[in-house]
Amino acid sequence: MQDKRILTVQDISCVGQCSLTVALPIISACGIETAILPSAVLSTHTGGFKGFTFRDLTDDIPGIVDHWEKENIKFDAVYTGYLGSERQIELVRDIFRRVGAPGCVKIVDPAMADNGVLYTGFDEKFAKTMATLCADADIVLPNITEACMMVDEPFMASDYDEAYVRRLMDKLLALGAGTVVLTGVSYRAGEVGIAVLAKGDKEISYYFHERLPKNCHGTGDIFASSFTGALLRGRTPIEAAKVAADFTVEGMKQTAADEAHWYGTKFEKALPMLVAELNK
Ligand code: PXL
Repeated sequence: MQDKRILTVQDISCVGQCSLTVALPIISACGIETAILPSAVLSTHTGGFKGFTFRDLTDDIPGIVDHWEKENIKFDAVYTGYLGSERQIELVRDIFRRVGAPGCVKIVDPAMADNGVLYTGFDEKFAKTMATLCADADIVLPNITEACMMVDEPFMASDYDEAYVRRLMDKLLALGAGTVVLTGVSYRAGEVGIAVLAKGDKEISYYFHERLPKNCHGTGDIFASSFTGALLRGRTPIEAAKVAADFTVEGMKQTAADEAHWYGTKFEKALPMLVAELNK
């Protein structure tokens, strides 16, 4: 069997344990050849550092994709994360079309918001354009904030019911996404988890785990990357969500002991566990 090859498109935050510095090691550790397309280079991520640099690489993307096309380089999956501009969203659509192998799995993490607010540098128009990319995806991985922004539902931090979650997921499916993997879902104190719903499914599938006392930066990227790795290793979406959630929680536990480590998640310490789980 020919091994799978994936392309992931997101920024390089040089310091900060997120985006490509997370996706590349995690998906590679899953045993998948991982090609990268950096959307931007930042000195750090934007979540708490002051005065970070930001080099937008939008203008480099068309030439890179032209070259791949000439070389007949194709990918079995394309996974997108943080994108630096609306034009990049359009370019990613083009990437799906031009360098996706037949049956290419398109995975979109609309990494742009959390806890009810957009990340620095994004606005509502960007969120609406991201919704059009999710419409083209086989699998979308939003958190509740991102889902709300894309389907015009009010954000609720807590005290919502299954009807609210179902509405968010149905609206994302109605946009055109094939499967919705919604993160940060919680109906009960002390637990949080993932909801998975594919087009045509009657019921939502869930995986819940303990809620840790402190959130860590970058967990969305760690979850999406390990989900993608597990999916390409043959797991179903709900199985991949479980593998990814357990891995993310282990990384958060490894981080909790180091109070000074505020900007990221020590996923590196949990990589052996991820690899062992996938080799079972
Ligand atoms: O983890 C998501 C992410 C990715 N890339 C950059 C970010 C963030 C979140 O803040 O700032 C540059």
